[in-house]
Amino acid sequence: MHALIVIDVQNDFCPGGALAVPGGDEIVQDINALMSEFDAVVLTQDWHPAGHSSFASTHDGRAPMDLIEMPYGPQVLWPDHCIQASPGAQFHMALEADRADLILRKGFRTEIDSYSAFFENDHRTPTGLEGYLRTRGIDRLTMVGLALDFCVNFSAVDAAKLGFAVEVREHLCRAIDFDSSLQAAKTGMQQAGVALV
Ligand code: VGL
Ligand code: ZN
Repeated sequence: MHALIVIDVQNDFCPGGALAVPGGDEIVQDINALMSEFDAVVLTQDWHPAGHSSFASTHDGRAPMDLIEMPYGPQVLWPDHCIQASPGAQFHMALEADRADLILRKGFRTEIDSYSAFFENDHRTPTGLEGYLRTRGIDRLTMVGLALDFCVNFSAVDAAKLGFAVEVREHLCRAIDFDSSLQAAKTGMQQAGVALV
């Protein structure tokens, strides 16, 4: 069984949003068109409480894109984004979200971020997605969405480590690409056995 995992296609990651990924809206129609080819469609939704620890505004004297040390390791600080129930946290309005079997929310704990759809940024706390996929008999994953160098990357690497066969459709992703994050992400995905197609 083969699932399509659509990562964080939300208003705040699209042009005009709080953490806009260049061209983030360009992939939406082609993602919709892909949905019917899969046994299951899962959407992820970045879903932060106000005052989340990944927001630069939460830390005195810090600016977006600063790197800080958290108890669970290094953390990039972001502009406030994807605040629970805000317009920016909603899916892009053209995304056919009603076709999802599951919507997996992540990043909802104040004290820890979650780039990956499988584990929070301590790389230990599960989101539950692995169990959902396995109990449905899903062993192959195709991933698309935003951002290629953060949430798609961490989700794909974790999935490959968990033993899923993982493919990332690069043309159906867009990247933030700061501080060579895109190149590092591609290398990391390839080393983990993710197929970049
Ligand atoms: C993401 C940064 C912060 C992503 C989410 O979806 O790639 N990036 N939160
Ligand atoms: Zn986030």
